[in-house]
Amino acid sequence: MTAPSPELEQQFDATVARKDRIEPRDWMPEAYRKTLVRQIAQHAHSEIIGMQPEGNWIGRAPSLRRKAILLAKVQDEAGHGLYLYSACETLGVTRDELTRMLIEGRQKYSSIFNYPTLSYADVGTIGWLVDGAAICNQVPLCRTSFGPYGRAMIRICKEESFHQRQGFELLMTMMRGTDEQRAMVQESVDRFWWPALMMFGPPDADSPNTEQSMAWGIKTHTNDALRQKFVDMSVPQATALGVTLPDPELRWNEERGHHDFGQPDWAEFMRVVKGGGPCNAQRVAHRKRAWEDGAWVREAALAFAEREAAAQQEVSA
Ligand code: BYC
Repeated sequence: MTAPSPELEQQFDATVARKDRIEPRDWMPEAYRKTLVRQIAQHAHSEIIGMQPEGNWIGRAPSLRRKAILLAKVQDEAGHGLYLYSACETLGVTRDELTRMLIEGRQKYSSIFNYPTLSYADVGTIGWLVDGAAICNQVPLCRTSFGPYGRAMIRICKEESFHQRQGFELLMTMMRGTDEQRAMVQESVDRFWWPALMMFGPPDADSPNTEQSMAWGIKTHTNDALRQKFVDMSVPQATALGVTLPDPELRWNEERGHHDFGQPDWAEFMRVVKGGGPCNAQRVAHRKRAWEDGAWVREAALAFAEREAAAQQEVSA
């Protein structure tokens, strides 16, 4: 590959420094492109794999209203995956390649979706805590330096806010119900709190990508800064719900103006990221099966598009 001209490099650096957008047609360093493909693909895969834990409850929703809400939410996640795959395709990689990398274990997806959903309260907890963490992480990404990613995030964030509120509303309804329902909510929050904190990635000191990604304007906040924001946001919400967050070290620190909190089990995080979580094998196997079963649909759509294009050509000839 030939070396880029210094003008192109300067133009790129100046665009990033001005906090303007880099667009797909612009020159960009190969390492910047690779980092974006890694992060956006991981994000897209998370949205698609993230349909599984909640999808698990669609057939067992407690009422028609809850079923309609859950169906719509899971469908939204599929849409998010599609926006993100499209953003990734502008970087010269196809959705086929990305899916192959996911099912062959060469790309990651968020650790959170490797935990099982054991009760209907988990649907509410995922909305409240998992979508809540996603919003904290993703609102800053609306101003990320790569145009297609930032624009996809704007729409996704609007929908995620709605998802978070539906989760909170579901939990609030259960908290106003029976003792048994309240116990279900608490048990669910106890299981999801620490994995939700892990969604922000390893502590800054152990995050190999943060420094460079911040210099490029891909990330605008560090993992620890966003984790803190999430904890500060969640504590009053937990109080309003009447649930206890399972962290004995959690308390308000007047001096810092933030909550102090305990550390998640980072050894568990590493295990889950490396494929050893409770549901990793099941999630990837399910994705692989769905991809293979859907091959005929993709082939039919492609054949139809080709036939339409040929017919158009005949008309205009
Ligand atoms: N899980 O240097 P670091 C959703 C990896 S979907 C797995 O800090 P970076 C939703 C990381 O990839 C939510 N892996 O990395 C959907 C890296 O490994 P590689 C998805 C993780 O990229 C349905 C290594 O650890 N959100 O909300 O600077 C229903 C070192 O980390 C995780 C996004 O994807 C993890 N939790 O920062 C409901 C947001 N954390 O790739 C809800 C976009 C770290 O070098 N992504 N790793 O092999 C990001 O903001 C960043 O990629 C991260 C990590 C903050 C996650």
